Amino acid sequence: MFSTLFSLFEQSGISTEMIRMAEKVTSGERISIEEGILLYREGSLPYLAVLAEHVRHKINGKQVFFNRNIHLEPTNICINHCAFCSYRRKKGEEGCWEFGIDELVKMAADRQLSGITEIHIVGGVHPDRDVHFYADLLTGIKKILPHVQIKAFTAVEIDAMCRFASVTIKEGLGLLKNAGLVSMPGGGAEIFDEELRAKICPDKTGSAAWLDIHRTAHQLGIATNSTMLYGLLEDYTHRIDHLNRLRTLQDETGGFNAFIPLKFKHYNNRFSHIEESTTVEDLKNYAVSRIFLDNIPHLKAYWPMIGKQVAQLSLAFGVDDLDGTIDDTTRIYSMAGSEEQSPTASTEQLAEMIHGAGLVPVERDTLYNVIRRAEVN
Ligand code: V47
Ligand code: SF4
Repeated sequence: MFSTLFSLFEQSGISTEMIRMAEKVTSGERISIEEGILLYREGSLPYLAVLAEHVRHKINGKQVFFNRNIHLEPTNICINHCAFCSYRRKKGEEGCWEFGIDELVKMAADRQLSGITEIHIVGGVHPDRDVHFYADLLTGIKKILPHVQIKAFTAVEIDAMCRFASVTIKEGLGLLKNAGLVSMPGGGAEIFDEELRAKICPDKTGSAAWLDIHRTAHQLGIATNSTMLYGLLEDYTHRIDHLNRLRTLQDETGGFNAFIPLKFKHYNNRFSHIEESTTVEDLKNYAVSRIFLDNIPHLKAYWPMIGKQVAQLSLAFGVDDLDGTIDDTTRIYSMAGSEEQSPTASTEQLAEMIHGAGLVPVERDTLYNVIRRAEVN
């Protein structure tokens, strides 16, 4: 089947390297760093779509996942100064917030009847909140909602909250796991290249430390996600270097559930003068990520960031996860200018988006256990 398809590409003048790469991917061989860069530089959208669809299908069949979740954002007060961030505020500055444990537990309890299976917690690095504070928060939530799974805290938050309590990362993650943490989101990875990182987020946890915190989480049995911030100063070699560092850690631990490309949004931050990436570039990035990261099972399109239309389109470029219902509980991307200013999706809407792309909607929990699968026609 693929030989027929790729002979069509051959007739349209595709290079021999691209044909060779298609053979490699379809026979399950891993592509190299140089080939990854070539995919970004030379891969046409239809070529990338076919290869990414092959990898997606091999791992996930026709299934596309979503879940019922809300976000809790305890605070946007942050000691860091990432130049791309539209969200952080200084303590006391207009627009800052810092909810206490009781308030946050109440926010979670208020959604008790909505059928959520996941609470995603992420926020700024607050100078006065350590790992004991956050462990108490998780304990409080689990008391009221024992069946809900908690995915919480980027490696950057974990790094700081453990330092503030003078405990090691392993001890801190152990405390959080005992309090109910089952998974960590993938934020804070940004771009691993050290020179670029110094320009866009100079005071943030470094790349090696980010990877090490995820390694420790995996060793403790905490699943994690991974991300890459793209569309901001980097070139394709930086992107492949980033993906390669994730692929290498995944070979070692197998602990990443999903990879989520995060498109730079430019509203109201220090890089507002930089144009946002085009939809073609976004789709290309999903496809190359799917092809290169042959060992991370899920590729997520986070619809509050790219919008529902592009998220649906991304299902033809290797994506197999649309994240969740959200219920208007996150501000990170609305404050950075996303068209989704009050992000909310019903399960019917998410299932319809997936059906519409010719795939099978599957409701999952945080750890990708199947909750409900639609009948295949
Ligand atoms: O680390 C902040 C990014 C991340 C901007 O694991 C920005 O399921 C683009 O990690 N433009 C936090 N990106 C969000 C995050 C996340 C989101 C969805 C799902 C999951 C998951 C994780 O947001 C930060 C940073 O990389 N970010 N500002 C911006 N202007
Ligand atoms: Fe703080 Fe996160 Fe914003 Fe960086 S991206 S300034 S760590 S809230």
